[in-house]
Amino acid sequence: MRKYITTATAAILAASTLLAAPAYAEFSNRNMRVSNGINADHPVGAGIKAMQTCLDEKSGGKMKITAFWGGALGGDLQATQALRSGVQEGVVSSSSPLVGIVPALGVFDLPFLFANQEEAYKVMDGEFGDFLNKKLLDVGLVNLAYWENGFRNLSNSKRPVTKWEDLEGMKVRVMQNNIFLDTFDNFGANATPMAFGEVFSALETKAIDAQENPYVTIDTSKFYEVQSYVSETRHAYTPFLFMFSKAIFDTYSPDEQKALKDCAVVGRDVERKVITELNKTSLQKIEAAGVKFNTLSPEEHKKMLEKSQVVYEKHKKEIGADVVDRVQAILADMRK
Ligand code: TF8
Repeated sequence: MRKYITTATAAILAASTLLAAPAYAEFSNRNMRVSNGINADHPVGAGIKAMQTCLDEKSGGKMKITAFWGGALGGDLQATQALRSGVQEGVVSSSSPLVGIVPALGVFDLPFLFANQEEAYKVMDGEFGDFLNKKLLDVGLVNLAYWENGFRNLSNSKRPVTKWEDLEGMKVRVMQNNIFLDTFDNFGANATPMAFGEVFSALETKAIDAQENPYVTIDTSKFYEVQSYVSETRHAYTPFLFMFSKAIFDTYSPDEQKALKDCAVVGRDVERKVITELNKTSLQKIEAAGVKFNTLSPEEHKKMLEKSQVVYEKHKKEIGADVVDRVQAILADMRK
């Protein structure tokens, strides 16, 4: 009996020591390269700073992000492939150029899917976001968090766009993505897929007339310098994904993995806050540069949405009918 008690006590002691053990966390020196197509003054810059401060606290200064800007490490797609092959740690990319890797991400390209930021945040930060994250994991990508790129608006050098008919014949740069291609072709435009890094000079040389991106991007990538009109079309909300190479992530300790995930969420919240504020000042800056601004009347906006339904039908199958139905059910529920 006595022996039994001793053994039991020893076992309890051992167990409690084990439970107390994680007080010391395991961190190694990590240098993490994160590439961005946009420039450092985009709100993603503020988000990454906040993420770094968080990582400094958690890792005692051991985990360091080195951010690259303006596509210095290649475009979104190229950088994402580098993550998959384990030669680069991170990338902040739009979902849209990645549909060739994960077709389900095309759901975010569907025109006018989200009505406002709240809807987008709830969908991405909730179970639907997790559902897509599992698909990303299957192809070697850990999505740490969904950051904001934002609602996309059209700029051009030809004329004010107040209705979809105004797009007739306009050469619009679209992301390398068939849903965007069809959306603009369906409006009568001449959609031209192009990597982001080529957009400025293509606008400058008038190889293309128009592009579409959130105001902060039109501002920080200086598109306003080579455009004359901007229309608040809000035709799509494409998120940023802050992705990490699964091959590299798997070599990190659980503490490091957790710090990365937690701090990416801290950065996300800062980035979303800054982008919401900057969206207003960016538009002011664009207008101050002489770019003529217009909104769309609710009627014309509605017509654009209705006109776009064919795009939903055409692409539902390749995105995955279950994926489209799932997000629409969530949105319908939220709009009740
Ligand atoms: C696009 C996207 C880009 C972003 C950026 C390169 O138009 O919206 O602005 O993916 O990170 O290509």
